[in-house]
Amino acid sequence: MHYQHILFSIDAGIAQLSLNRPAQLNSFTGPMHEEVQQALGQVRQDDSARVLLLRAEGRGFCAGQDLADSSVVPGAEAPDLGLAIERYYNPLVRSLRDLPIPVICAVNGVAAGAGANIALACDLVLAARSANFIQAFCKIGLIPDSGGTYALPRLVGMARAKALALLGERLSAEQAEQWGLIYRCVEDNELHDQAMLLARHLANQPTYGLGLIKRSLHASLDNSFEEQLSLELDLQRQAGRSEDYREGISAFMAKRSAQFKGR
Ligand code: T3D
Repeated sequence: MHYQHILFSIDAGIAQLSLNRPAQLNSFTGPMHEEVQQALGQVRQDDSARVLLLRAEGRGFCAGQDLADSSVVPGAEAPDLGLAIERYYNPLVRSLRDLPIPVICAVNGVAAGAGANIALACDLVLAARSANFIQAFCKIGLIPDSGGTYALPRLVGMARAKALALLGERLSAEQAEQWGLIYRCVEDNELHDQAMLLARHLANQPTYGLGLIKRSLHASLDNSFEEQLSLELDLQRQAGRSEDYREGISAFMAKRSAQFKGR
């Protein structure tokens, strides 16, 4: 499949999806959403993909909705932004969260509006030191979407979530790491290598088990202690039936490195 607004490949277990509208800071148009949805569908269907790396071309990561593409025409009837959320943004963050493989996000520059929250929907967020995160919605009369109001209080606590969402100020990558919003801030010239290092590592791990870890941690945010213990029981039972678990134990006993197949 040929893409116009993204770059996409699957190679050596690593699926890479790069947002590719650098002149508009990779802001989202309908056609770009369609391509991202299509690529994520390919990732879901291809068992050889054992990790997804989401990245972007140019100096920015993503400036959220392309405001020029929006159906807002001054003086015209008020648009129904719920349609774009329902058709594009909600399915996108759901897909990233529900993929049964780890999703790394490499934030190379500014991540604003939905662009910030799409990054936060990924499992491991690396950001270049010069990158920053902006909940830009409040500046144009909107609310943080793409799961922002869910993720922010859970990641950084309500006080900081409110400040980010109500003020829309730039949060540096370094501060984002200190606040626990992202996993790591790395030097600009190391972002690509560090992200690939992580991707190569994860592509050789017990993918099925990693998918179950993802599921259990997501569920823990809303479950009671007892519900979570019960979920752990179920998921550990499933993990114990995997080929990779057998291989992990065999390799440990034989004092060799494990060759995981991801199932
Ligand atoms: O509408 C719906 O469907 C509902 C869904 C909403 C989801 C959302 O994401 S709402 C939030 C939308 N995003 C924003 O409000 C952010 C707008 N952008 C900015 O505030 C700034 O551009 C940044 C802080 C992100 C970066 O600033 P800076 O100074 O580094 O760059 P710049 O000069 O402002 O932008 C560079 C170019 O990208 C520029 O184009 P030009 O003048 O060189 O031709 C600028 O117009 C373009 N650009 C940046 N953001 C967007 C954009 N073009 C279209 N849409 C954008 N969001």
